[in-house]
Amino acid sequence: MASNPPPLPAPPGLPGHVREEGDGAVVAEKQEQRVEPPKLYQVVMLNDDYTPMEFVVLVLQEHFLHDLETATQIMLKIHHEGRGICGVYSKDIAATKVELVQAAAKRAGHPLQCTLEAA
Ligand code: TYC
Repeated sequence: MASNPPPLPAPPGLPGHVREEGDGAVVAEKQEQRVEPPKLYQVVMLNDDYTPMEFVVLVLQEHFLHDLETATQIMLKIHHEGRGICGVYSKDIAATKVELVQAAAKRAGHPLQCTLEAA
């Protein structure tokens, strides 16, 4: 059984193509390589009339790693303004945080809601 020859190494430092011109000259075309930074998403928490303030502060500490003072400030901002940003993350992490917070609120019997928004 014939095996395929091993692939040739890429030309050093050249992610692009090598092209041969009509006169036999070989021209290396350099290709731009662009890596976009990941898009960021903010987890936004919404106010309601029933979830206890202490529970919101606890959620902000446990799920978003804020200290007590910052968590209290964020909770009060949400309470007064209707919404507030808990943190900014990549899409997967933000979505997981939203699910975990909703699950914790549901378990505790509170209507606390949070959503994900492009930052
Ligand atoms: N408004 C609630 C209360 O008075 C407290 C609260 C704050 C609820 C922030 C939700 O995201 C929230 N108990």
